[in-house]
Amino acid sequence: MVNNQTVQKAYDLAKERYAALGVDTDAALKQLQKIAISLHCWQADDVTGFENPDATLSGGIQATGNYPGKARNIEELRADILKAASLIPGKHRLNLHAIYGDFGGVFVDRDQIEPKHFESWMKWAKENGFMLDFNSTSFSHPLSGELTLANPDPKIRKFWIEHTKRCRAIAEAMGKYQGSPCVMNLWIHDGSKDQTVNRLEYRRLLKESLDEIFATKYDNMKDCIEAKLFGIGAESYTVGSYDFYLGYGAKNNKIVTLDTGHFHLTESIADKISSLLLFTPEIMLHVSRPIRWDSDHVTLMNDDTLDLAKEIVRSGQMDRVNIGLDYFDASINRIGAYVIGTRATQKCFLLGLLEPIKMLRQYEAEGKYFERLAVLEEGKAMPWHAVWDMFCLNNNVPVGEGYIADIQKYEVDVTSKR
Ligand code: RNT
Ligand code: ZN
Repeated sequence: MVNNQTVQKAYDLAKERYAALGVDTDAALKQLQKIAISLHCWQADDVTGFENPDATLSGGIQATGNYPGKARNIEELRADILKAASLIPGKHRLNLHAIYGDFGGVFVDRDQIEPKHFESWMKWAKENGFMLDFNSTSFSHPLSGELTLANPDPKIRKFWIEHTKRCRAIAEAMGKYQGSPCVMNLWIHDGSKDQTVNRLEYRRLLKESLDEIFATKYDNMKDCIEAKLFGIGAESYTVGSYDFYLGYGAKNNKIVTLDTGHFHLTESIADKISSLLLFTPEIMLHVSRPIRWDSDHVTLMNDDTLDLAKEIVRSGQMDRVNIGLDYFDASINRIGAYVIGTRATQKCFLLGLLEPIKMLRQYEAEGKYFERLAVLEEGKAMPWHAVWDMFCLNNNVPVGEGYIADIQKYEVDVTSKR
């Protein structure tokens, strides 16, 4: 266990060191406190949901591994989220998928869901200090197939349009209830394994479906559209590609969701931030970690996440960026996966907040590129961890690796008994 006084002492030294560069660590801590991360409910149960506990995951996504202790019902999932949140500094959000409704043991099809199926979530969230976000679910359903909102069969397309409309109404009810907008993400898996000779037609159908879905205006929810490069079994073509949604979002004032696993592996997602901020209302992030492909590994403090967070802080428009996580690792302790990924994301934002941006910009303006590079490079070895530890201490959560023991205990007492 780290001693509180040691944390304080280290913080005081770090504060002095940063002050010399013109960075106010107290201000950075205040800013970090305001950053809410939307925890994705689906890490707790490998994207199973409560619609049908025997459902197999489809739609080109996969949770690999069979670590014991996955949440099997709503109570277990809620308990796990609370456990994870107790080890994460700050106040956060919870991102629900439509298949996680409180259906009371009855099968409710996707074109029948209503706000009442999420009432207990709304109450629970309020009681436990979470704001809710929401997602429509196109996958793991008999009508999922290869195409949903872009399906040429009007019956199937209608079913998914109805589902997505209902999801927006549910998100609106959530936003109203919590007195703050609910961010609703729309991702569909539509695509094809092999070459298609109808690229335009499916995209035209998707555009039409979206126009119909978005026809109702709401005040308490925000619409996001999530693009993707490819999925398993949909390697050749994805209807909702980045170009498609970027165009749709820019034209129709919709938020584009950037999932960090949904691009070519060498593509910089960080570089997209400044462009989106100029042409779309806000940004939604699905922070993930792709390894060789969209593998949804637990988010880490790596260069990709750091670059992304720094770009957001540098833009000065944090309030226009919604941050959510999106990974599902079934091979390790799932609560641990939440804690590592959320804390890693927060650390990346902290590093962004600790950048001596004034100094860097001045060097840049003066053409002093060696100096700019030197400060960026030395920044990596600045005592940011002392500021992070202070943040954890201030928020009454374990400092450093202290959370490992808590998670191990929860595993012994709770998840291993499932
Ligand atoms: C899939 C998308 C999507 C899902 C969640 C479960 O590739 O990233 O966001 O992961 O909706
Ligand atoms: Zn995603």
